[in-house]
Amino acid sequence: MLIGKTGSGKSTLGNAILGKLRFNTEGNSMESTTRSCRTGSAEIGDKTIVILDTPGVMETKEDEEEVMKEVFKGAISLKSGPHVFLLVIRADVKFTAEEREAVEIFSSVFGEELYNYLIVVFTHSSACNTGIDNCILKLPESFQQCKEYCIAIETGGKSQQVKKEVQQLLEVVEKVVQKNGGKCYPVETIKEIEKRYLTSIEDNRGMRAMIKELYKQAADAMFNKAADAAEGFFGKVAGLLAALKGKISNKSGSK
Ligand SMILES: Nc1nc2c(ncn2[C@@H]2O[C@H](COP(=O)(O)OP(=O)(O)OP(=O)(O)O)[C@@H](O)[C@H]2O)c(=O)[nH]1
Ligand SMILES: [Mg+2]
Repeated sequence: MLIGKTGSGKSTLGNAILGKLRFNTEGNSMESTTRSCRTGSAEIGDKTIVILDTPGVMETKEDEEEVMKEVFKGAISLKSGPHVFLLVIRADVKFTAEEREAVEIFSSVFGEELYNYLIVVFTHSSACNTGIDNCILKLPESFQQCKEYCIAIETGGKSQQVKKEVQQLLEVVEKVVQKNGGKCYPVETIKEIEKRYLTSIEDNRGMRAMIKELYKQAADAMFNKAADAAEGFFGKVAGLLAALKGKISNKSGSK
């Protein structure tokens, strides 16, 4: 199962693994991003490899919620859950707070159990001038426990090289599958996580609405206070002006 930030190269990697153009990518489709989950499969050696491509995490909270709902839907559609999560990260861009947030979404949602099934794939490796070890060091600390299961790949390279790198990736996949005794990340756990996530979205929506209402009430109160103060101020000014006018007319009357 491919996960990661939008534009990180998930669909391209999926195609490279399957050895065919199964998933739309920024390069081969009018649509620049994957919006819904899609599976593709291929016979590789003596195994059937099934890939689940998912939409990428984006910048806004609303987008993130939609993406995560789709990710759960896709993961649950896999009969017994995914054997591995391939977390796709660009090796050639600076690991900013935004990149960090995009990977931490998955650890916060799928919990500690995720690390047992996690492989980190750094794409665009030929354009990375700092080296893969440095990329690994930039990952949040909790991800360091998967450092033996990190791999770099350049899908834009010569086809022989891409094949070789895909083979290396499949060896890492095999290692993780062996480590877990062939067990998948349980689909039942994903269903529970989805339920909790949907409840938390509702709670957050309620909270956001409450905060909005509080802001509105505070702004109204401030406005009313300012209006009262202005009224008092202008009332005083009007009183002074009237008194002044009275004095002036008295003076001119007494002349
Ligand atoms: N040179 C190079 N280009 C890559 C590599 N991986 C992906 N790309 C390019 O990066 C762009 C985005 O790749 P996609 O596979 O569509 O990215 P994605 O993660 O599926 O994006 P979303 O569907 O939006 O989540 C495409 O133009 C790919 O050709 C890589 O390893 N090297
Ligand atoms: Mg995609």
